[in-house]
Amino acid sequence: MINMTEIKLKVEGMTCGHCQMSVKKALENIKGVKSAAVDLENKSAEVNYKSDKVTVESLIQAVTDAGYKAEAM
Ligand SMILES: [Cu+2]
Repeated sequence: MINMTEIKLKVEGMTCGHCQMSVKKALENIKGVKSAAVDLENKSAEVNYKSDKVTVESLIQAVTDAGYKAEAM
């Protein structure tokens, strides 16, 4: 019924745990995002979201607005 999708993003610019939390919060603040697991060492983020409510572009934009750089892997 609900279309959950998972995507992995490459995230550039994170240097510490604070950055990691900022990216996580930015992603999870988007309506329709269920969870975001951000990996500081691998510079990546796995995002679970409703595919009918959220676009990949909006995920990338949220990370950009938080001050980092993201792209789909
Ligand atoms: Cu930091």
